[in-house]
Amino acid sequence: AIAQDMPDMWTKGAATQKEHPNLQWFKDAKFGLFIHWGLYSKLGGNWKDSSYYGSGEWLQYRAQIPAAEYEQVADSFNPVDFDAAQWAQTAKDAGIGYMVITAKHHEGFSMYDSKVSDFDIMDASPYKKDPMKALSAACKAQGIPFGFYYSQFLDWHEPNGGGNNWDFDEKKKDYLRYYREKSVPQLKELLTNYGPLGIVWFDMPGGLTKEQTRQMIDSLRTLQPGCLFSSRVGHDLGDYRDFGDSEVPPVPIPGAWESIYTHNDSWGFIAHDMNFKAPGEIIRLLSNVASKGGNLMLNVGPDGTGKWPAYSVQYLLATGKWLKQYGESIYGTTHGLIPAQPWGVTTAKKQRLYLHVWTPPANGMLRVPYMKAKVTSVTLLGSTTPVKWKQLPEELQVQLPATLPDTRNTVLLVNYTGTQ
Ligand code: FHN
Repeated sequence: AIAQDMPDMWTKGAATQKEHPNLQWFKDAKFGLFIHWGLYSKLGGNWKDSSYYGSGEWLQYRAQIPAAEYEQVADSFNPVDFDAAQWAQTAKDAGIGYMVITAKHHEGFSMYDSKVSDFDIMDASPYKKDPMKALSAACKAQGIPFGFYYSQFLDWHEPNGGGNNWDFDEKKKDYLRYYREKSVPQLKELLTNYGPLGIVWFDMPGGLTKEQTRQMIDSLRTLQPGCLFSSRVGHDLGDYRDFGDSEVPPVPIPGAWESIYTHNDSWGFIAHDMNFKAPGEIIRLLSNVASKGGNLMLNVGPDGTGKWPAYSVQYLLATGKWLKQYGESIYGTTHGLIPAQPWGVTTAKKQRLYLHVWTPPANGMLRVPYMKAKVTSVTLLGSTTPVKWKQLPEELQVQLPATLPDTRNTVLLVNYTGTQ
């Protein structure tokens, strides 16, 4: 029997089975880079005389383009500006701790050399190279854990793929055949041909019962037991939890989990979207997610030539500069030890509490309630500027240095003894 229900992939937690032994690097990494790159990147949200805003990677669906017509986009997909070393270097300089890129999205086009489907970059495009081979090697050279996003059920190119409702008869579909003939064989290619993977980021589960999903996981695990599987593999069988798109939990959540956001308003490149999150917004998003105990994976959508949007490069590098000074308050931390405050949030590590000052009080006096442990020092992270502070019962008061040019997005380090 085929499960007709699309398992609720948004709010279900990570696996209920025993914890994966390889989660620590993920929990410590804190800041990931998501990349959505496919044929849709060349279209940039435009099709014939229509222009679509947002979700550039859903253009085929939104414009209801039949597979036979859409696949012709591959004939001119030739990302001559793609430079794997430059992508990996920019990620490194941005302070990125892992990278996940779309191997195959819902359009069904494989952005890698697949022997399972000739609707791939090697056979169907003039590019005739495997960018994923180059990118996995470039990330390895930079020490950045690398992984693939894979749309395991939605496939608008295949008659048995899930998610069509304009091109193939839904009632005639054999989802298990799709998994047997494309999904699982391609996942095995990715887990075999690109070196050790940090993550396989499953998306949009469907068409399988919990038992069938478990069987798929068990067979994939044999290829790379150390690789983490995202919770959108479905049925609570992932190794860590992904929240919904652009969703951050309001309170600290235990275990390994991830919030995912676009940098602008679309996962896939759209030419007419200039609404990019500025560095301050990225930094606050990152520190907010870290203050709840999770990772932020921020998405970049390169265009059809293989170039990142200029604002993505500029703003990610600015974020990397901030992380050079304040990174210890993000990497390897756990959730904050006091609730979010009007001035910002906290993260923690051993006997250290980091105060992320987003909105400094007008009088420069930071009041830190619930501070019970004995404070031994308060400093500006990465600076020798002296900081005046005073500890009252259950409250720490810190006078932000008036000499600071801009106290927004500064981080204070509070050392303490005992338990908070
Ligand atoms: O439909 C996809 C969407 O295109 C994008 O890949 C996001 C990323 O989390 N996942 C699905 C919608 O949540």
